[in-house]
Amino acid sequence: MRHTRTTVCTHNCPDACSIRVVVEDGRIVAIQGDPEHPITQGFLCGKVNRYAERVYSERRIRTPLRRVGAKGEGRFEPISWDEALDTVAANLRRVAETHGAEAVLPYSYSGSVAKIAMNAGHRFFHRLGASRLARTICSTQAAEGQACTTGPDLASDPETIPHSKLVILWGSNAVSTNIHLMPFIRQARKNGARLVVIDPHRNHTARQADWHLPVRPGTDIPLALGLMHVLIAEGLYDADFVARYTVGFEALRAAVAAYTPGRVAEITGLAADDVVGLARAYGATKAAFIRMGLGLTRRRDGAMAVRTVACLPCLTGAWEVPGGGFMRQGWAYKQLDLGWLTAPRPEDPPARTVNMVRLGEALTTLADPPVKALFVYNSNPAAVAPAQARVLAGLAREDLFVAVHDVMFTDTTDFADIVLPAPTFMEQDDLVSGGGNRHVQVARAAIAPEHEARPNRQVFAELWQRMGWAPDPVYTEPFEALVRRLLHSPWTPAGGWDEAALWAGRPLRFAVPEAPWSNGGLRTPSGRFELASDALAARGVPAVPTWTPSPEGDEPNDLKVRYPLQLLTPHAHHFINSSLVETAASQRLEGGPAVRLHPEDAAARGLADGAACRVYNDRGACTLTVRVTDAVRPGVAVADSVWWPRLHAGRANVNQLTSLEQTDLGGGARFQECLVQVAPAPAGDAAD
Ligand SMILES: Nc1nc2c(c(=O)[nH]1)N[C@H]1C(S)=C(S)[C@@H](COP(=O)(O)OP(=O)(O)OC[C@H]3O[C@@H](n4cnc5c(=O)[nH]c(N)nc54)[C@H](O)[C@@H]3O)O[C@H]1N2
Ligand SMILES: Nc1nc2c(c(=O)[nH]1)N[C@H]1C(S)=C(S)[C@@H](COP(=O)(O)OP(=O)(O)OC[C@H]3O[C@@H](n4cnc5c(=O)[nH]c(N)nc54)[C@H](O)[C@@H]3O)O[C@H]1N2
Ligand code: SF4
Ligand SMILES: [Mo]
Repeated sequence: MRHTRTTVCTHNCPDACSIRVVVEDGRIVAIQGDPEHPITQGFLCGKVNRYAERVYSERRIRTPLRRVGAKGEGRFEPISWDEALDTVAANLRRVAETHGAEAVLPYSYSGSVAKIAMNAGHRFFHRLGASRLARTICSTQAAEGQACTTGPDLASDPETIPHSKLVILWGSNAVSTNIHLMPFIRQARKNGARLVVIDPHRNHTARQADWHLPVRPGTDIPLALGLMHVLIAEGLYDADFVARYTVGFEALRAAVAAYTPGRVAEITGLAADDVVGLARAYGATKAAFIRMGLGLTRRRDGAMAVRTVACLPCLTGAWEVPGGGFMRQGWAYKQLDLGWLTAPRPEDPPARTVNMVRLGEALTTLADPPVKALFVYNSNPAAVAPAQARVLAGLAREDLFVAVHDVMFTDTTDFADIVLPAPTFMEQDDLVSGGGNRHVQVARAAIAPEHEARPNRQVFAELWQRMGWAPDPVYTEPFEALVRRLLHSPWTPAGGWDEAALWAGRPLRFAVPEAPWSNGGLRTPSGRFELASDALAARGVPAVPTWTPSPEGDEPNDLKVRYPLQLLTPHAHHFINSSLVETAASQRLEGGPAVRLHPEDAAARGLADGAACRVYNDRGACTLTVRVTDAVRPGVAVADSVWWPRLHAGRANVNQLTSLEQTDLGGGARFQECLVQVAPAPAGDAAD
């Protein structure tokens, strides 16, 4: 029997594609982008076009398993679901009784970003009184940086980009990470727009740009301050918009005064003429759209970087016109009633919070109580978390009970006491809204779960039962009722959601308020755009956009002498974080774990293209293959991520090198602020 189902991709990608899946006798035979979805527009990325390779992968976990080898070895024997869940429940109960429930730590993030799969565990762990996980590994710093400037999550509509005259992709490798933005940009260019890419790496996106500005890593704040300096000095801003809808202009004017084009050129490594040229191009039209990526936010001053760039459209009033404005995250993403799933109830035991970025510390040095049981789902911390040496040392602890629920055998499952099989998104129902657009859509399973896979919510429902707690609607309500609850949104369309379309799996559009700034409706303390923020000052952060050079950047200090290269580890074209790394095609297309070096930097170290090299700093080391290229500037190294540790010599990936310290606001990770040295690899080491 052959039929076509519509589902939605739930990988952590802003596009949230609607997908037509052709199924024959219960097996996927073809996968296509939904031609009727306004963002998907009939095409998918290469990774998901060949998704059958993941669904039917040899690396899939087929049954629940119990560890029989040493921790880290990955040797298991099959057990039943009942035995696996009984064992997990018994261990959580044992740890809670012996050490207190805070000795239990859930660890989850974005294997599925569908609303139910992503948030299904919170209720269970809150009720238990487990340590709460601050889910900060991706974008909390960016969210905070924007919130203090524009209010939370304000975003211009990417579907208006065809009206743009200037599109700036700022630290966003959209061709790889947000591919469905590109058709809108292509249309704008046909209408005469220019595409500017601001990125230290001439990546796939920069190669398509009309103008690529290879800024030094970590110098976006001075660049944006310089642009504002020129806009203000040359009167290229909208004084009326500023007067009506912003606060703090005079303070901002003072803050940008010192950022002359000449000084900005020195700091950023760009030409002064380019700084002036970009400011003039930006000031020449309101139809200038800034798509801000996350690359530049994964640094000590990540929130400040977002805040600073987000001030630009507040000076020119670009927010006001179609094709103008700013987008970091589409509005839809956060507008569902997720609190019902995620918020602790008043009767839940109080519990400490552990920042997920600091997992390496939580598992090795955290006390009162130490973590004694770890439940990992929707994440692969052995690959994606920083300070990897500490993460792996923690996972290897004999006294730590580890359960891992995943689709694939990964470096993390290698350390599990109990492994549980999860379905891919093709095998489960959920509700999805993407970070890059304004839609929400019901996703239906295209095929039945493979092997013995069970979805996250079912696993937590069964664990809940085993704890003997009174039934909770989070785990007992039918799917439809749950979806209806989550769809309670301030931006429900007038007249309610179109039920027929909803249940037919069609994308529905949020009724996003237009121009909320025009009536003081921004969700900032003043209701206006805050060029100066008293709320930030009260938190000890400068009220106006401010740059302080990073000690782990271009400053001539001791660290820089020992580790002169800035390592960036942005997201690989053919992976989604550490997902899809299991497919042979993705591995082949990525070509192995590698680091790009400028010819001068490679030559100075006696490294030829294709050589194995050792990349190291005080935190750790990893072996990569050298790719010599002028696509990076001297002093910058780029290693696309996140390859699994097991695919490197010594089972160590780039997160051996990254820090578990936090960003300025939001408790985010500093993945892209990472000084290293590179040397020829000791004989015998190969990169893969
Ligand atoms: N193919 C693919 N798509 C993905 C993902 C994936 O792994 N693979 N991951 C998804 C996830 S979880 C996320 S968060 C998004 C992230 O998607 P993006 O926002 O595009 O983030 P990154 O790829 O981390 O970095 C983007 C760019 O920032 C640049 N960059 C680094 N430091 C700086 C800096 O200091 N200044 C400037 N201007 N640029 C800098 C990098 O060189 C890189 O080209 O992508 C999502 N989509
Ligand atoms: N060096 C470096 N490290 C980084 C980054 C970087 O730029 N540089 N980026 C960071 C960013 S932005 C992010 S978002 C994180 C992402 O890191 P994670 O949130 O860990 O995301 P994934 O790597 O995709 O891994 C998720 C795991 O969940 C599994 N999974 C998928 N669907 C399900 C399901 O329905 N149920 C269960 N139980 N499991 C499922 C997948 O098979 C996969 O093994 O990585 C971070 N790590
Ligand atoms: S990974 Fe992104 S581009 Fe690819 S199918 Fe999923 S949502 Fe679409
Ligand atoms: Mo992310």
